[in-house]
Amino acid sequence: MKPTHIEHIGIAVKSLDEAIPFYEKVFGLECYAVEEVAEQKVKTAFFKVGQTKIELLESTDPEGPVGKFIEKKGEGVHHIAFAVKDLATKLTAAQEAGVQVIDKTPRKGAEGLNIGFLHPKSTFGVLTELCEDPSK
Ligand code: CMX
Repeated sequence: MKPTHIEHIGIAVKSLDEAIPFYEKVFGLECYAVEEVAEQKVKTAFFKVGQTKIELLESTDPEGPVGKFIEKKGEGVHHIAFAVKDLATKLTAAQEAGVQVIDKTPRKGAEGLNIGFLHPKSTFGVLTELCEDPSK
């Protein structure tokens, strides 16, 4: 299962229009992509910090995962994403280890990456995403 690195940290925000300028002005980071992931009911904005990214998440639907999260817990860290090699095998291994897996097989996430989520009830309260590491 060992991840190669932290691919990104997902942060739920109420408004990308407010959060993007904050990350740009205060941290001097460049927002290099804004993308709507309709299936997940979110609009995302990405910043690079070394090899890791910050993914800001604005909900497009109060019933979506980020909409429900903000309603319950407010803005804040929503998930951590590890890059792994051979994602399909890693998702199977997680299930075999007794981890509750949200995505049993890889699916397409933001930036066209293959991803799969592990349930926060199985991971000490942290929603955890595994992303395919495409590097050789
Ligand atoms: N981190 C930690 N706990 C979370 C959580 C999160 N991000 N989201 C929900 N929970 C907790 C809730 O607090 C709740 O806990 P309690 O039972 O103790 O109150 C429990 O999980 C159930 O929460 P819920 O609001 O009823 O939500 P659902 O069960 O309908 O869904 C989850 C929860 C994690 C299965 C769902 O949000 C999911 O499938 N997430 C994966 C997909 C996703 O998050 N997509 C958005 C990001 C997409 C992207 O990065 O591009």
